[in-house]
Amino acid sequence: MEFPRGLSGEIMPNGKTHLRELAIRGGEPAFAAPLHVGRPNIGDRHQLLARINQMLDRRWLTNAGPFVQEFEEKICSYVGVKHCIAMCNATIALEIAIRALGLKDEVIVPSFTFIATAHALQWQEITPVFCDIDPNTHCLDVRALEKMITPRTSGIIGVHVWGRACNLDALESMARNNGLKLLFDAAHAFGCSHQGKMIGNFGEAEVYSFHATKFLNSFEGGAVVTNDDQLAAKIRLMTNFGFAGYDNVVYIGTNGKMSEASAAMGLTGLESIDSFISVNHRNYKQYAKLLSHLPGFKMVEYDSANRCNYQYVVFEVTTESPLSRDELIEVLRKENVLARKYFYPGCHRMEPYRSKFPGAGELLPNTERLCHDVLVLPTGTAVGVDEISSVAAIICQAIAQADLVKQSLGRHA
Ligand code: T4K
Repeated sequence: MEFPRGLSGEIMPNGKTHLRELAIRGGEPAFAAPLHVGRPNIGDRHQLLARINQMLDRRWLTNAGPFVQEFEEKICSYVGVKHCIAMCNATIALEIAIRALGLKDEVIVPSFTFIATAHALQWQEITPVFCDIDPNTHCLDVRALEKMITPRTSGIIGVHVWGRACNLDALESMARNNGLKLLFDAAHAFGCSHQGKMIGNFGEAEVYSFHATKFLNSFEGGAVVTNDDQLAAKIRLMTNFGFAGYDNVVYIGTNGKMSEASAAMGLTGLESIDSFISVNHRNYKQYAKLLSHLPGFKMVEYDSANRCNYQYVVFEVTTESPLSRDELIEVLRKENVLARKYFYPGCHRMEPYRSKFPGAGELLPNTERLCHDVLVLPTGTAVGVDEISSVAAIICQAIAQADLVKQSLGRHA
């Protein structure tokens, strides 16, 4: 079998390839330090430090300061959306958007998402009703969704998983026909588009995450974007305790404000966004070249007709693979490659939802399968081509030696 460049083996004098022993078989780990999924992209640090100095000089640290305002303006022009309200993280942004939209009783959401999507509802005593996903898009399955609408349903939260758009036309018409509010969790989808329109312009509002692990980060951060003037005004008030001016509170609100230091990081990252995307794309293509041929390795693809951030490198490891997703995760961990299994085990199998809806899994066959198949590999600007070659080589070698690997795993179990 052919091994990719950067294989952790060596060529012997007789011309044969001597394979390094996999760490699971007792060899040295391929990486001395952990290789993470989600190492932050850092833009021009001199620009960042200059901004931090400016912030300190003007002693304006938070409360809609000049960097936050500039960040919001730049997001609006990048996305082509009317309003951006920057916040301290996407979870609070979801909570505020949910409250501002008046969602109540039941809201339909995928279970195949980060737990924050469900918690943002439950935190406000709104029941997340978990809907299955389309196995091709990993986003809400609109046919399954239709059957879940009841008189108690007040809205839908779609999640653009991996930055790939939900079935937007179908969701928008379903929401309209049933009088439901439509909100999108676009935590993965900053910089992505759908049919020529940037994600951020759909539904009543959309929510981005700028957490450290997102390809554009503001340390911690998030934002609600919307084209609805009234909704934007309400969300802005709610983000700042409901204050409409000194000594004048007009709504129940919370503290969702983004700090100036976060906005400084976000602005600096925005200046490097094209290079972040091109590194992600390069990494994505390299993984595709080295691993897509493996049996049972189905790579999540991005439609080149759309703008994509290529933030996630995701494979579905199906039953045709000689090693399961979990076996590969174990092999990789032993090599210090901390691959992830987002969004295992699915929100419906985490508390409090597991206890509240013990039978939910029966209605979520695609979610259950994907939670067992999805393998997320390290990428981003902290991951170079040689590291990707080594990760791919480990996987190829493990697959080629699947029986031996299984034996070793049995011994470790
Ligand atoms: N909706 C969706 C669909 C989301 O995916 C998320 C967040 C949200 C809503 C909520 O957004 P925020 O409220 O967070 O803005 C991570 C992130 O913490 C989380 O933001 C993200 N989604 C989720 C998909 O992944 P964890 O618990 O899996 O990973 P974490 O934070 O431990 O970091 C992953 C790896 O990155 C670690 O192995 C170490 C590395 N890392 C992490 C940090 C923070 C670094 O190298 N440096 C760092 O500074 O959740």
